[in-house]
Amino acid sequence: MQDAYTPRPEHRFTFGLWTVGNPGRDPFGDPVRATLTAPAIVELLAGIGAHGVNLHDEDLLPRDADAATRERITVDFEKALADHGLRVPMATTNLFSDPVFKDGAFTSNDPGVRAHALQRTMRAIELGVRLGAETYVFWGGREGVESHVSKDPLDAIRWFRDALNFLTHWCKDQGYDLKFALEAKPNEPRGDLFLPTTGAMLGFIETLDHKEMVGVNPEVAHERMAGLDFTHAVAQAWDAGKLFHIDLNDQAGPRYDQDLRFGSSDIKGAFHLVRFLEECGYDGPLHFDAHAYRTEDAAGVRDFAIGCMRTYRILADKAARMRADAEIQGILAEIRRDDPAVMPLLGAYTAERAAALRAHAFDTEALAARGMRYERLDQLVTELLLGIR
Ligand code: DIG
Ligand code: MN
Ligand code: MN
Repeated sequence: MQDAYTPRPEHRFTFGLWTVGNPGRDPFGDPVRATLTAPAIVELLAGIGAHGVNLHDEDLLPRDADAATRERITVDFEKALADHGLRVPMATTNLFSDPVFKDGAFTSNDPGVRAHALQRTMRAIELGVRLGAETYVFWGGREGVESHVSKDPLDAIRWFRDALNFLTHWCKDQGYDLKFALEAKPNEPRGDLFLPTTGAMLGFIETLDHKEMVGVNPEVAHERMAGLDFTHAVAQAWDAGKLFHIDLNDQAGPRYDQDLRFGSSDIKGAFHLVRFLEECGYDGPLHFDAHAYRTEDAAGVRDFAIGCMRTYRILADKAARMRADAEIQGILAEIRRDDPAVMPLLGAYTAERAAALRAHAFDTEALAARGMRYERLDQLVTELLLGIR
């Protein structure tokens, strides 16, 4: 079906190899789908209008592959990318599957593991750079604890900072023009993960040697797992100039990480996110870090990927309709109207402004009595989303 919402490469939609390649394994069940090769995934994504494909090192290269095998697989992947016109905007390292990282990678208590994690990441960065990645994601899936006595959180933060400082300095020495994007998650697969939210990551970035190279990769499901509003997390990242990448999916509130099809659980939350991204000017990849239900076959996986992209396109159209809706815009203008009597009191500090503010007589009863018309506004937006405006 081709319509106004059909995804096209210019829409910047990307998927990880691990998303449409997810075989449906979960902690309580075996795989339900055949494993797809990387070239087959490239062909699938190109066929549905995606812009690019992302990867962990181990999504492409088996951990124990010898150099010749690694090279052959990489060349085959590069050929598939060229044949189908797909890019690799983002790469990352799998520092969470290998048993060696069972107690963390950069924050393992074992210095040998911490050093090996650096080596593993350096090799994976070289692969990402070869494939043309512009953004390198760090998701610390094992950087956490179950037993809080086992690890000093100050050690963990310091070790994580040491690793990122080392890697940013190394990338600069290699002449790699990469941006690092830190991805937060509150828990799972560890009982508690360090730096659990996008906000925590933003504060941490400010402590790094090359903080200008480092931003965030917020994920819908991960902020929602912490009971937080995702668009507000994204807005703070954007305000800080640190929204370097984004992981789109959906999540039905605080529970295990569901990585659902975009918009499939909280359509209103997805709408406000799309409206924000479209209106703030974010022009980076729109990456779906999600996977199909375990109930699905290969056709269902394709339905999942198309659904992610179509829902984004439809919600972007709804956001445009909201901007053009005179009644909604009229209420917004009324809500945000300036008050000439108090505008001079607001703004950057000056001694004159402080004196005027101290002396001003406020009619707090009148201010308190004002009706804000949010019910009407929110109902209009709801009706727009339900398709009757
Ligand atoms: C999980 O949400 C993480 C891993 O899939 C990967 O490291 C990162 C990249 O989007 N997201
Ligand atoms: Mn997730
Ligand atoms: Mn993610």
